[in-house]
Amino acid sequence: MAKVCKTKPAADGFDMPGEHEPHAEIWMAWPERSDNWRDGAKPAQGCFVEVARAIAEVTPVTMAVSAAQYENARGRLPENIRVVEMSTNDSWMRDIGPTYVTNGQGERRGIQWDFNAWGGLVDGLYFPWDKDDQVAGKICEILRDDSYKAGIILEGGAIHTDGDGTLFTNEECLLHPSRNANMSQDEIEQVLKDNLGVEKVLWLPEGLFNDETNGHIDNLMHVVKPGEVILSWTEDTRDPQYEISQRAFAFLSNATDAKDRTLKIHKIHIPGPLYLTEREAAGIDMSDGMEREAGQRLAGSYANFLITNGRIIMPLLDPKWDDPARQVLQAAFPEHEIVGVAAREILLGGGNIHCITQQVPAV
Ligand code: KQY
Repeated sequence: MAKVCKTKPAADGFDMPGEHEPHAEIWMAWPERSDNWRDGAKPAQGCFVEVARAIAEVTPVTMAVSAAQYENARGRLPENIRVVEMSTNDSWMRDIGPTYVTNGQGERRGIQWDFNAWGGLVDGLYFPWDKDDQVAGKICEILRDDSYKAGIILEGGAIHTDGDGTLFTNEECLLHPSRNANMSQDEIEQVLKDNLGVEKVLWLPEGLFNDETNGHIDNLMHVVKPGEVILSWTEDTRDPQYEISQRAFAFLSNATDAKDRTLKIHKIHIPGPLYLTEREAAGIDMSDGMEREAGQRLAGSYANFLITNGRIIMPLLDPKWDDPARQVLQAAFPEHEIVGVAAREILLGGGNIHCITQQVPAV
């Protein structure tokens, strides 16, 4: 029986492994809401199938699907992908799935964060979000894994760890008044340490330009391994992203991690800039939370990739910048196979491949 522990992970000897460490499986959730995904989510569904297929060649994949979409998803997905019926409000598994911690003795446990659709009633993207909020607990039940309730509003895309004591996050997101307005930065940091078993939290100032999650760290940067990161970059001084990347670079260049290492930083140029087209905007239902207007700048980033069991699943977003991005990734991950998936349809929903996947570590 899976139980919800009343203790804290770090005190129990658990911490969060890095994404570069081995995975037992990856979870995803099937897209269908028509105020986020254009044309009834059909193009996005095709894209999710390709991401799942690329992952499933190296790591087992489970897709959570609503009852209404079960038959469609089962029919479109390859047989080696497990499809389970589960209610969600949308399909950002990184943010609604459990964040796993392990104890080095063959045990893993899930952390259930509180989820409020990236800002609740202040600036959240949809209401209600109750089904998304239940997903982490349901996955732990299905996998018969014990879990913890951290008691803080946080999404998985707002944190990156190196698995060696360091956590990367940013002030724009975690200190945003729409998350945990009653908590100080020190209190939030303590919750991160207690739950993720990290010793040092590196607080970058902000996330990628115009990111509707209040600047998730997983859209700005990624961790290669302890002591090495990938950072979204542009040389275009007229782009608002320029100053953001400069500040992040200055911060990371002057930082030391939990083991007192300075960081090697791989710069990866952003695609575009990319904008929502008239045709794309016309295919998205209007709603209160999400702004989807033609001409809007999209938060495109090559840092939003998944590392899984020797493979990098990277988004393909722009013929001009896809190859340079692939080269940066291959140089940073010389032993990994880099697999690109056309991912504009995921970007139209506000995130990318890292945001739609959540790993369960191997123990
Ligand atoms: O960046 C992520 N981890 C999720 C993006 C959510 C966008 C919702 N429309």
